[in-house]
Amino acid sequence: DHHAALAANPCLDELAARAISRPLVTHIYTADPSAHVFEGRLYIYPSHDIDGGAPFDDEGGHFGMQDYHVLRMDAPDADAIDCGLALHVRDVPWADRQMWAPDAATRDGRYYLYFPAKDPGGMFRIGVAIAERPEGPFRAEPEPIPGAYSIDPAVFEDEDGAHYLYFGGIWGGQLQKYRDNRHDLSHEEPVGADPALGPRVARLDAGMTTLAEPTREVVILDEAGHPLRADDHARRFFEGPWVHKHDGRYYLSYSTGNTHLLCYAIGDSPYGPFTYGGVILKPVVGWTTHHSICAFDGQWYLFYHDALHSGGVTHLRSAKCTVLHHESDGRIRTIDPYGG
Ligand code: FUB
Repeated sequence: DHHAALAANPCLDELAARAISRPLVTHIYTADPSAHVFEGRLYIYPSHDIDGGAPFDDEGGHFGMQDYHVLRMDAPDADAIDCGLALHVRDVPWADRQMWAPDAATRDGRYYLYFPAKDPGGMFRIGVAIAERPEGPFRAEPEPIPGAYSIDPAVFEDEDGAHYLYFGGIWGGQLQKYRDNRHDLSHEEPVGADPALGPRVARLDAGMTTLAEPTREVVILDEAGHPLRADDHARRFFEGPWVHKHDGRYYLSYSTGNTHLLCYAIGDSPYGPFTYGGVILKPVVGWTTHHSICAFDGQWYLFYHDALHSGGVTHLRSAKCTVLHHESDGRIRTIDPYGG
């Protein structure tokens, strides 16, 4: 399918000319950018893409990342600085490989990096690592977070100071193997009119390293109030959950994976349910699409990635940033990444 996505974009030079934004950095490949304002500056926590030589497979084995670098920007239009190595898989006692999309949060002056990786048995777990500075270096907890699983952790801090951990991704992200927080290899992605799987959410404990409660499923509804159907691949959740709050409402955004869209849904609680709202970002060059949404100086920004800089190599991506608009009715304006 990644080859199909490339074939649909034969003229990369033309797309590059029309691209609405440039890579934040080009000396390394970065993806899945999770952006936050800490200490008045933008800190971006991306995956650090490398070509580890693993063959392409349906589980995403070619995404063989080994470490994290944090990027810092004084403002969205400023140059991004690579703050260097923040955490390496060799320093995570439980992790074996595939350091996928991370996120970060802060509480009481400490910084927490949340990250998925495969354990030696090939199961994705979600770990946490702690630092005194936003850029690290981070020291990993010896065990993964109990009760968390799959991939793509994202932490939302509500206005009352509570932090919520979201995670999940189907297919290579293994979420379809779980029901009610229990793993069973016989489970698959639901099909047809059955409800689609949602991401998971749980409030984090005040210590930020454990869940305060079992995770629950986040339900995404259609305009008629019904859960999105499993066969609604243009709208159903695939991976990359992110939550932001705008005008008192909660926005869940996510990737639809095999239909290559970033979508959003709106709700009145961090637990949902959320009602599908529309497309944030049309397909980018490369199979994956993954983002974050962050406000800086009263303006909202979308951080996303594409694979243009590598000539379309789907696991060598570059993080980017562009302005995101909420319309007066709360809808998010759709962005064409090559509409410039
Ligand atoms: O970067 C590795 C994986 O690809 C992420 O965890 C997914 O969201 C997708 O972007």
